[in-house]
Amino acid sequence: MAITLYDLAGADPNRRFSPYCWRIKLALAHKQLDFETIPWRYADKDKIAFANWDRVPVLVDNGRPVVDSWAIAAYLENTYPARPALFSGSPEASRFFNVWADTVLNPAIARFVVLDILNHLTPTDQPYFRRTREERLGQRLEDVVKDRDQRLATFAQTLEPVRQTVAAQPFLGGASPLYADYIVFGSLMWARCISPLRLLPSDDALEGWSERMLDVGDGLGRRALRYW
Ligand SMILES: N[C@@H](CCC(=O)N[C@@H](CS)C(=O)NCC(=O)O)C(=O)O
Repeated sequence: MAITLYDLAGADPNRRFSPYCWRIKLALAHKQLDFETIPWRYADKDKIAFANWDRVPVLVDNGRPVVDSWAIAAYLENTYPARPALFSGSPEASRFFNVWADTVLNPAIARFVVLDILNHLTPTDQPYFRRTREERLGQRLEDVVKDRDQRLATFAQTLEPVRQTVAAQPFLGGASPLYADYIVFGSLMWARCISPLRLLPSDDALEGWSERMLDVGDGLGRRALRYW
């Protein structure tokens, strides 16, 4: 297979939950490119050392490694211009979505799901994950999630710009999905694949868009091992 993607996995190799890897799986499906994923654990740093990187996603296209989801998306757009476009215009025009998801959306979701992530990891990954995340968050993971039910309404409010956009048009990208949709939906797939806690009620106005996003790539998200 020409394209392989190192994709974060839990103890169950089918549990694929990284928001950044979801962005790229959806982008590859959008480009109609065949790809194979390799389940990767936090302890597998040596397996991606060839790419000079210590995180996933790592994409390998015909032997060439490309790292960091934003750079991978731009690489796919530039390398496969004849395939369906991921961006309307230059990738830079969509950078805001990437920065917003990385700095607002993902940190908010982390505070709901971080203990669920721990509980799905291999016994080898668990101590590393707990130590690094507790250092980052400055609290025990149990304390981070303690009040999560009370935070759901505030979280729903965070998504209001997305909600109002997809009330006016089918996708963030307009009539059809673009990479901006994959960025935002990738974050939600992170939660959907790792946590039984529904972050949004089933009657949320985002539901129509979510259903359309689950259909991308012949139901790539729909087929994933997920809770909701
Ligand atoms: N900016 C990077 C972030 C990638 C990232 O942080 N990936 C996480 C998994 S979701 C990871 O591999 N972490 C490794 C670790 O914490 O040791 C991207 O967009 O690809």
